Amino acid sequence: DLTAMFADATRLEEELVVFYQPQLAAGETRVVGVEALVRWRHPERGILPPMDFLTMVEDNGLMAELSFHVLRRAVTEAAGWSCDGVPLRISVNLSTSTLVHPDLLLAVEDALEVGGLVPGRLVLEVTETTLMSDPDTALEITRRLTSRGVQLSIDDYGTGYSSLAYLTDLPASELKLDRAFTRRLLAEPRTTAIVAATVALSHRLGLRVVAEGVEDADTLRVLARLGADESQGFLHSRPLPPTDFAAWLSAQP
Ligand code: G
Ligand code: G
Ligand code: MN
Ligand code: NA
Repeated sequence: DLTAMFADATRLEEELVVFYQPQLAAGETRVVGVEALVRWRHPERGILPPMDFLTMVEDNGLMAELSFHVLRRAVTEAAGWSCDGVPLRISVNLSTSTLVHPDLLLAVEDALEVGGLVPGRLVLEVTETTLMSDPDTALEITRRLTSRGVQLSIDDYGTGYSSLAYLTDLPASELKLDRAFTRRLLAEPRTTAIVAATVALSHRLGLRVVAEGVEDADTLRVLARLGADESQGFLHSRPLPPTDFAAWLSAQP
């Protein structure tokens, strides 16, 4: 079923869709970016989250194809979005197999051209685990990408076993603090200390910090006080289809 969908360009366009979740400047109502999150609009089973099909995509060797489709689609759909006249950044997730794919740079160039996007507005999210699985290769590839002008984000930071010091060689401009920290922030003083230290070190290294999984206003207040730059989570909005996201965006104060 999955391989049949990938083999049919029309089905791919109709079924492999992208949802968008906003990122806001911490403590403000200003929207600064969107994360593109893939969904399978299954003809019988409805909208499926990545958890239900990404492993199958990977096992069938179709991950790069999925990523290139999402990249192109997200850049095309989101290129026109702005807040207070400032165009939004567009963040796209890259798996390990996509990061090392020989056609990645070409796919990025193609998406930028098709969408008419300034390279600096595209953010490629790569997890800490992917970056650390082969650090030398990751360094080489991410340097090539960022020299083209796109941004690198370290996703799910804190779930792997790397030290931030080890990640400093990477040409990243953003760090996404894993939602495990966000979730525990109000209940655990130790987590407050870890987040405060991570934010401080990130800033010294020139990285902006995006907190993931922000679900309540109290947590957001603490994150802003600790210096997190931006927040993403259900508090602001769930991931939405493009038309719903555009409506949400225009309804922002
Ligand atoms: O979308 P959800 O909201 O359920 O996302 C679950 C996971 O799937 C996240 O860890 C996210 O990074 C991953 N994911 C979502 N979209 C993509 C995509 O386009 N490519 C890759 N490689 N992972 C994605
Ligand atoms: O790539 P990444 O793992 O960061 O993908 C973001 C994931 O987090 C998606 O699965 C998205 O649906 C989910 N998510 C986004 N906001 C929230 C939130 O506020 N709470 C929780 N529990 N999950 C969230
Ligand atoms: Mn992500
Ligand atoms: Na993440």
